[in-house]
Amino acid sequence: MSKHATIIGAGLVGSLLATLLAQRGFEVEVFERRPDPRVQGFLGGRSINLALAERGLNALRQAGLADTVLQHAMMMRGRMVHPLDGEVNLQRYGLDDSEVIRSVSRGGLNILLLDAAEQAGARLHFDAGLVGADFDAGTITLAGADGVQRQHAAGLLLGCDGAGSALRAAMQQSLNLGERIEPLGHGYKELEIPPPYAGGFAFEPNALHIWPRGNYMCIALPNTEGNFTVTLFLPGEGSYPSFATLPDATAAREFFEQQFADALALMPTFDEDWAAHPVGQLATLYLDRWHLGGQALLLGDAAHAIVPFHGQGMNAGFEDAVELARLLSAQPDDATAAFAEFEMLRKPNADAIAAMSIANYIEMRDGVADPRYLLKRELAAALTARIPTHFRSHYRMVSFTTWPYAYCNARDRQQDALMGALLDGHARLDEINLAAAAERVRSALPALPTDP
Ligand code: FAD
Ligand code: E1W
Repeated sequence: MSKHATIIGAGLVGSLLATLLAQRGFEVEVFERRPDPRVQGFLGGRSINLALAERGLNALRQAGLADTVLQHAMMMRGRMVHPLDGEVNLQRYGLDDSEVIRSVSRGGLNILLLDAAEQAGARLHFDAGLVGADFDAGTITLAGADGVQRQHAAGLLLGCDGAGSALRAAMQQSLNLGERIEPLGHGYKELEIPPPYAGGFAFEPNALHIWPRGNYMCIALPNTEGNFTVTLFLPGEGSYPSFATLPDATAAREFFEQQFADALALMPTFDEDWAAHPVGQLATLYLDRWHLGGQALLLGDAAHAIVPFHGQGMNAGFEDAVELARLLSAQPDDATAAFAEFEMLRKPNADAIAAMSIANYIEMRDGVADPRYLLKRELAAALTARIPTHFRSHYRMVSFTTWPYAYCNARDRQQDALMGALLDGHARLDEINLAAAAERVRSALPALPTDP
């Protein structure tokens, strides 16, 4: 008898998990609140993109989808920094082109994953939003777009229904999950830079563009169609500039003229985009528990929504899906044990990437200009070149390895403390004996893992 899995949410994580479980012989059905994006076109038809790093790519490889996704992705070699005054400059993410991240279309990736899930044998149901669950009876209540409700017998309930998870709310009725939501206090708005009339791209296409401005910033990711999706991150309330102090497109345009003039000049639909696109809210979600016995489990954003400043939310959710598929197929008759082990293995990593993502906002917004930070980056580059077996930057561990996030965070703290001690009382790198510094780090820390 094959095991029956009922996945709630056919977003990025739900559709990948459906594929992985169906490929492992599970009987999989998926319920998604929204209509099928392959029929109706993706919500709003806007091209929103996401950064895919090694963890996400590795998960797609396991599903046999990595090559197809890469064909529809834009390589990003580094961050292209646009200072308020001064030259635009590219800061490479990795050592060479084997260490790059990719910009992929959220809608395009979701469609590809839905097709893969169906091909693997999963049954997908759209316009079917979860509104309640009876865990003892093993039934769920679903509502169609018309609001009509129906009951359905459920298998293992796997909640991939995102940050506002309805399955999480239903689980809370039976068990206190220890939910805590920490709003960042900053929101975001998505804007667009279209391709130039003559074709090509308005800016360097193989980079993630950043406009750091202290308490706020803009970023832009390239799309294969030649356009860029621009995202402004800004405080929601408080003194100028905040979303509250930019009531309309005219006020926003004046703000952009002062702060992001080069980008604004390339945004012909700025006023319409500003008026039409809502301000998104950003928060971190922490739970003490992710599962209800062997009946229901949360994963992806439903379990651990994070702020987007490391570009790791989807990557982390994809890692979840791989780990859960492995644990469930290893012990298909003991879901309680599989769920408990999943929580034990993944929770420390979710907490680590949550912390690193908040820290990266601060670093992105203002760190780029801070002399102390620049000096540390110089030292980090020197140590990377001298002792690659013992020193690896925080960014390269998170983005280009599948080492557990908790390991990356702990290692970064050790490295950072050592660099702080080495730089103490110094203002320039040439004051430091690099050979001695490298030897000190090498003897203080165990070697890094050798696997990628
Ligand atoms: P979602 O993608 O939210 O999918 C949830 C699905 O469940 C949706 O299809 C929804 O319709 C459905 N659903 C909701 N409620 C119900 C219900 N009651 N019943 C049935 N279905 C339901 N991550 C990265 O890795 N890289 C990035 O560059 C990146 N950039 C980001 C930028 C921004 C501005 C934001 C906000 C996030 C970013 N992320 C990024 C994070 C990423 O978007 C999420 O981590 C990822 O989408 C989580 O996938 P998920 O499947 O868990 O949830
Ligand atoms: C990435 C939304 C988003 C997505 C990202 C990143 C950032 C800033 C943001 C982190 C980064 C790719 N980052 N970029 N440069 N330094 N850190 O690497 O995904 Cl805001």
